[in-house]
Amino acid sequence: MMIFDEINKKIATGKKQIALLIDPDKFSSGQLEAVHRHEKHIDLILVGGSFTFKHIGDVIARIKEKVSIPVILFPGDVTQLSANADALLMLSLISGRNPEYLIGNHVLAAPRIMEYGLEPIPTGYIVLNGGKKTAVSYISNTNPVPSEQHDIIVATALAGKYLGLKMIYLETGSGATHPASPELVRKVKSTVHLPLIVGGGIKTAEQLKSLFNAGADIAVIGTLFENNPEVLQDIIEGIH
Ligand code: 1GP
Repeated sequence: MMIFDEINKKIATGKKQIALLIDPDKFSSGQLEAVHRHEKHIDLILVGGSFTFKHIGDVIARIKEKVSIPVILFPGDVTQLSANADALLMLSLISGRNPEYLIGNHVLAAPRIMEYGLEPIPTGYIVLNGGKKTAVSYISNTNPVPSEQHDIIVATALAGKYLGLKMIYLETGSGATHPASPELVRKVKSTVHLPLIVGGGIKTAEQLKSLFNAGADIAVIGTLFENNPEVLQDIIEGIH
């Protein structure tokens, strides 16, 4: 089954999904062991970052040796493509106004995506101001939308839907002080009705629960898991 179909199947049954974000440069054997131990509670693994030194394909190969969770590329740019992944978030940075992140990188990536047989999942990527300047804003040379501008954010997500994008990702940036508010998540979900990913700054099971209750379908945890892979245990216990 295609990965996007699997995601939708879980959404249809009301199953909330946890995605771990692995930054290739910070990937550790501790992370791998923790994912392995909690494999049945993790739905997706995203691999990528705004900027990386390490080859993404090597990291994915190591992950795949150990676990069978779908691995999805979350590419910061065209250098972060690999045939080892199962799918690719085909990100349009629709909160920004930089054509390189709306179409430029996509043109460069298209031949590789076809060659590698990757499943592209067209995703509207909306970067919100999460309390501090993040790598994604700097590298993409785009301004985040002020988090309190709910109407603009909802309209941006809606425009993404009307352009044919299949998922919306509400992002406050890796290491953000806080994720999108549950109130905003509720507004976006209830207006746009697309699979909704929320990430950036998630630190507790309580936050996860309130994002899920507000309508997030997938929550992404990166920094927390990177700093302490053992935290997965608490998170999983906390939400079950
Ligand atoms: C960043 O949404 C992800 O792209 C995860 O953010 O690292 O803050 O968990 P954190």
